[in-house]
Amino acid sequence: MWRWNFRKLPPRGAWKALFRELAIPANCYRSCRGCKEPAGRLERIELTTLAETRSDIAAQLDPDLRRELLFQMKRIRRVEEQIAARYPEGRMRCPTHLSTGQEAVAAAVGKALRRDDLAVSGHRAHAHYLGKGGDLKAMIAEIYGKVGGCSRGRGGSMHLIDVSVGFEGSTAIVANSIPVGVGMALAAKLKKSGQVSCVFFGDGAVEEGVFYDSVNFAVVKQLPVLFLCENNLYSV
Ligand SMILES: Cc1ncc(C[n+]2csc(CCOP(=O)(O)OP(=O)(O)O)c2C)c(N)n1
Ligand SMILES: [Mg+2]
Repeated sequence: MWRWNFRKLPPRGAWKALFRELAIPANCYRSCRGCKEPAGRLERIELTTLAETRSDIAAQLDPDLRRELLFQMKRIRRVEEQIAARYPEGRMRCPTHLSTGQEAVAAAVGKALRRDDLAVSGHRAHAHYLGKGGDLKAMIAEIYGKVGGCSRGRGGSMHLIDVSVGFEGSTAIVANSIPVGVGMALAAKLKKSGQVSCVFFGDGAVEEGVFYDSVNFAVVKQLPVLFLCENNLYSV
């Protein structure tokens, strides 16, 4: 199989080969409009990832923690499957971006962070919000543009916020939330609050200059910030 290399353009057919290898239909990963794939096939990937590919790591985890992480991953998957299934009804008031296959990141990081730690994210934020402890009903209400939504129905899927659990917001401008997260880390350091600021971003964000400014500043100031890049090999 073609080994992904960002310096070279992938040959024709490489995308298809990647999806075939992952046993995911090409329209499944990135579709805003819904995944028609039966859950069983996708679940196998999830379980394979946890139990076989990373068996070395999984074996070291406490069984209760493993169950908790798997529950969180499945919860995120189910929620997003429902969003995808209902999106064509046309009642959701915003575009949505799903994180099918990336649930483990949000589940594990959400578990590792303290409730009062801080997090910001980008356009693909459902999982991060839920992993950090955001209110599910408020998220769904937000996507439907309801006033009871976590951003009062004004932000939609890409602008989730729940300060009660330290989820300080998400924005759709690629890399935009990175300096915000670094600023929060600076505030935490100045206040000596002991909080960590987690910045979720995609691999596409490292093409933005502000990413380098932010990392440089964080290193110079020795800030308590976790830069979490989810490299899903896509930036479109
Ligand atoms: C500054 C900026 N440029 C372009 C876009 C259009 N855009 C939306 S999502 C996206 C790709 C982002 O890729 P990545 O950060 O890897 O996140 P992923 O979608 O893979 O989760 C782009 C270019 C944008 N929202 N903001
Ligand atoms: Mg990406």
